[in-house]
Amino acid sequence: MPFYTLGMFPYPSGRPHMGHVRVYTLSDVRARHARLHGEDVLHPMGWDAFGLPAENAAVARGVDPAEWTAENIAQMRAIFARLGFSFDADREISTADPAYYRWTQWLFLQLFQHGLAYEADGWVHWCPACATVLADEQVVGGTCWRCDADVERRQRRQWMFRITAYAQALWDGLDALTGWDPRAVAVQRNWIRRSEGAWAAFGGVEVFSTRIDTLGGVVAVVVAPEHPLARASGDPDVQAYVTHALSRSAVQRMAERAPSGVPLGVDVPHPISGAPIPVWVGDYVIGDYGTGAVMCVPAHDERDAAFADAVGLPVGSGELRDAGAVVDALEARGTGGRRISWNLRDWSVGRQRSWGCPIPMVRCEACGAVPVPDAELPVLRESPVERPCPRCGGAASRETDTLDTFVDSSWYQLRFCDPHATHAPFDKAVAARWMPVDVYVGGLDHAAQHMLYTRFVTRFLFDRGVSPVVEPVAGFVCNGMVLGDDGRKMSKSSGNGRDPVGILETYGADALRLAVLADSPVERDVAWSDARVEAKARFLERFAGAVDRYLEAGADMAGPDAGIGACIAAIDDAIRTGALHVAVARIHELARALRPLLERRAPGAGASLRDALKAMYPFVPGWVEARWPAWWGAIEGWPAVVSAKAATAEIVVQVDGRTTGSIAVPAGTGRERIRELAEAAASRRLEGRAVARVVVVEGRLVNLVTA
Ligand code: ANZ
Ligand code: ZN
Repeated sequence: MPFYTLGMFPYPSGRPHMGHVRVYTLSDVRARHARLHGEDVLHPMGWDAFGLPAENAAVARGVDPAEWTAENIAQMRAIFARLGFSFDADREISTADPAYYRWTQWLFLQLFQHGLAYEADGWVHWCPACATVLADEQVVGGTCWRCDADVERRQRRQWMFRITAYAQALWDGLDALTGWDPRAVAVQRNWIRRSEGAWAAFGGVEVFSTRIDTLGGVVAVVVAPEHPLARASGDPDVQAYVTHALSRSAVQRMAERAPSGVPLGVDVPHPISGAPIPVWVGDYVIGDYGTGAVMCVPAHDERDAAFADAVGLPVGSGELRDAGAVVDALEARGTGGRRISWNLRDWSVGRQRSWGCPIPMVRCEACGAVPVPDAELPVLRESPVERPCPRCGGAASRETDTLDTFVDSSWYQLRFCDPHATHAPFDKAVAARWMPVDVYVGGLDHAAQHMLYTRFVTRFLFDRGVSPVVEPVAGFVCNGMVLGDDGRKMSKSSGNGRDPVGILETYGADALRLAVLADSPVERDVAWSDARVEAKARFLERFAGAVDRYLEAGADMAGPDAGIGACIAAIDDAIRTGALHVAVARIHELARALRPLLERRAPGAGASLRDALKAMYPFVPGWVEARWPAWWGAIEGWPAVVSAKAATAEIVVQVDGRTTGSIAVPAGTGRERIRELAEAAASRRLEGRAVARVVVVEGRLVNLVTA
């Protein structure tokens, strides 16, 4: 059965850090383990190669960003090889390669043709240090995700993707993501966030409220500083307030203890009673959420109460009315109705960067924004800015903004399935064989932006008949960070980093691989410790001595020992369920059990050793290869378990994400067999419907998704 395991591809900085080592060791163990089990494994590696560091290096040192990046890639590739990562070399991709970004441009044009890419004058987050627009998700606590500078609000024409058109679909799709780390699902839920409420029109000013039952207690309508009504006001006090509010960074605005505001000097009619309600501008109202305006109800809402208190508005009535009756009254008057609001905003994708994927549009004075014809892709980074308009042939210029690098990485999992396709981004049937990714490994910090964008793009491509799957990722493992010995995230700036290459040279790749997986579940943060890697190196060295001594004197290949079989079954189980720290502990147990057999030259010690080496192979491939005798042939096939009491696992069976029962299977049962058993167990619920996709969370759950 095909098995697709993937660590999120890195930005090619030139030197991997310990976090990379942990992520890719994890995916590599899964890949090698699945190969031993005879699965057909896809385990590719590529480079998220566009991005600011290359451009900065180009500016600072006058180097060509393409050359600089190519050198970094070569270095990282070599280090990854030394770490024993078994990537599919013939599938390597780079997002900065025109053969790849040609299809990123194609994706843009597809979105454009379907009304999902558009240009708008909008309020953007602007990082003054990076001199670029940032997406909402790239503003972390009011600062730039990349450089930590305070982010400002600016108005600017920009290219956007209408991800909000998929809000409901992305929301509903979360229920089926049973193979994801629940924390990542929660992050997505929080980011998309669906709010059921109502809109109400106070004259020309619309508000969104989740508490329309409080409509009787409105003392003011408060608009955000970004709101057109505030910006259009001729009142110098209002203008001064708006200018001041917008010049301050989001951090400063949020750090404000008491909310502030000024009256616009106009009244609007209450949507039901018609009574005059004053309009204010206040900076606690968010410009791009809901309608950018709120009804201020101090009697029921804390923020409104703080605002009213700060600016001297009355508390108002605390009387509540039935929400349904209020909505009916609003609908009858045409001044309001039910509405769903999403926290999700459209995705701003234009960046003022040269080291990025050019947006394939031409700006013509006569025709406006015109797409570059498909046949003329790729628009190379180096191509001249002046060029004829594809529509009228007149003088025009190409768009110089490039795409957010999150666009590059929004579809690369699909490309890995068919990386050399030239007639299409990938062949649908070929991709159908591998997708969705069975085990995707990456940090929780990517659970919002990258995972949301890739879900959106995959859904869009599915709707266009291009992608074979609706969701790109079936299993998402969120690995924790590697912390420095000071307990903080390892980083250059904290000076607490350990260079994997130095460790590799001192202790060897195998000890390093064991050390990054040991002692802590992969989902948790783990503190780096030199002592741990030292201990792993010592363990491997001592065990190697025992193994080598045994093999030098020949090997007794009678049946393997049952105790060894039990250890191997436990390792198998731990890998399948992703508990790799448990697997490492079992490897130590295995060595403890095996060493006396080797020393005694017990009957069958050779066969036990061969099985043990196979079980260790996913973790310490170099170490195993160094002692594996040629006469044993290739290192393949997971050992047939001879444990007396083979463990069984209880596996939940679902159809379309709904639990229908469970099956008990012996530990180590292959995915194909699990699927058969599950289909048999769920035959009644399936009612003859075909199973289009099977999601297996090993040792725990199987989800049969019908067409
Ligand atoms: C009146 C009210 C009374 C509200 C009450 C809440 C409690 P969600 O969707 O859950 O985040 N709101 C609406 N748009 C806003 C904006 N652009 N900036 C700041 N606040 C905004 O919450 C929706 C509620 O947040 C809305 O319901 C509105 O305040 C406020 F006792 O309306 B409510
Ligand atoms: Zn034209």
